[in-house]
Amino acid sequence: MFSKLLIANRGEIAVRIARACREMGISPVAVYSDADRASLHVRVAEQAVHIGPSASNESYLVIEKIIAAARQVGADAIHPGYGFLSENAGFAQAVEDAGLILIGPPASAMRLMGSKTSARIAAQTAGVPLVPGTTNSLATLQEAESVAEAVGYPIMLKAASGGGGKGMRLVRSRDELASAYSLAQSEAASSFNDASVYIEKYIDRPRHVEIQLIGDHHGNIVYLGERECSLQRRHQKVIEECPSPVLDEGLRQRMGEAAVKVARAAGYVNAGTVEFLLDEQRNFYFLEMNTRLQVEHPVTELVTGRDLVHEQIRVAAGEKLSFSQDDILMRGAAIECRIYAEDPDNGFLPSPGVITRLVEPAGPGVRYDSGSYQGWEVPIFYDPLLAKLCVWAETREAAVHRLTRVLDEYTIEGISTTLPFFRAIARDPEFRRGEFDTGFIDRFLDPDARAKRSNDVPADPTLADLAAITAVLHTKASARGAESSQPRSAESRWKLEARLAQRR
Ligand code: MV4
Repeated sequence: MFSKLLIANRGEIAVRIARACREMGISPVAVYSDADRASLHVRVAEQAVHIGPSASNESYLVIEKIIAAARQVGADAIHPGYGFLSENAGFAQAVEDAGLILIGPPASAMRLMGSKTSARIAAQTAGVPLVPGTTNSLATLQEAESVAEAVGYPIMLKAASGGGGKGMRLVRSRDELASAYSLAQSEAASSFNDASVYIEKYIDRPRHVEIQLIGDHHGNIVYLGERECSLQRRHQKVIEECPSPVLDEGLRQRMGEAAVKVARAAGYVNAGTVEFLLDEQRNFYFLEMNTRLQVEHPVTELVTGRDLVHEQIRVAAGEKLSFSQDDILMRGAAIECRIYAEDPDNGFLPSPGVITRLVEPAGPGVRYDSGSYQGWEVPIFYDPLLAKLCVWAETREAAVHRLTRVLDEYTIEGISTTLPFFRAIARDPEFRRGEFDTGFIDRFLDPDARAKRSNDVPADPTLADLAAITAVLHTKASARGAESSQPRSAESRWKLEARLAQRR
């Protein structure tokens, strides 16, 4: 087993990995940028290495700095967490070349799944159902036209090097295709340095259900049930649950076995997630594979009773998985809310600043993974995820009631957060019944837009978010101190309802 592990990440996930290290008798080492000098992940680590300026492309994203930090402290292994370098095959290769162990899959599996077209070929070869479409990039507009005709409109154009909703375009009819094709190509070229796009049939009102799996170096791969991830806003997940309210044991087994087949075809080792779209008839289609530990892994841990980070570290050290497929039993229901330093009343604008008061969630059935503390200043440089609040209970209904209670106790002051938004969702009748698809959040935020937007694919968030960050830097000083810059009459209906409900 390793004696020292470098955590190439920050925030709540770095804290979560450090906890696993402590539990396993491994010394956790943090890395930090200028903006993270006082961050929680640095405080909980045994040692910490400064790796440069605040901008992540000068610190957390610089492969040589991470490798040098590991060498400097004599770490045997590196855990990349999620985001940053976690799915970078070049990083995986560099870690290996430095004689260190990456807590993650082989570079070859990252490369294969990093290309959506080669991932589709792998899934198809493994006999797993795909969304109908092409497994090769389109060569010409003429090819796009004939494929689209054969598949049948509406279709989606997706970037071969994309993923997570980036570089996607919905095409409803033939007369939209030519312009969508050239737009998709130029978006793909500028975002991913690869202009190639492919076609998928458009699945209307899908659910996003993903299978967690983990493999060891001895040929064992086990799936640990599913996560329901349909509640997203602009391709960012906001609430995840385990199990999915729409899966039964039969479908779970078929999807789990399909996911394992994909992983085997990729020569997969360590923790990974296979994403599927589920149509309204509950047919499932392979979408993509994420070759990392995911943000929402705790809901799987709560329901299966397994520690995925412990298991990742064990298999990376060459040990066999500590369980077999038959050992995996699912009990109860877990729900996760991603608590962000964002203002839901202002288009989810980032809300950096000092947390002046914090009452952390606690009590029966609560798991709280946080990278923040009272008095800490949320930096503007990174994803503003403050914490993940998870609840577990024997049934989904009890978990929703527990979530409502915990959200009402949880208090964060000094910055705006997404807490009020979650308090409203937890009280929504459709959410309570588990009746939702990937369009739920948009309809929830803007019920009037239901008809006109229900099938729409939201725009790529990157540019809008950059503008939002710029805007908040300008407005922050003047807005500080006021509870809300908006008159109450201008507040959204859901916010008012949530406040009233909370008073009751
Ligand atoms: C789709 C789709 C419908 N049909 N593909 C968005 C994120 C990326 N992982 C795939 N996405 C979608 N792909 C086909 N062929 C609809 C979406 C989609 C979506 C998927 C999951 C969760 C939320 C979503 C919101 C809008 C669109």
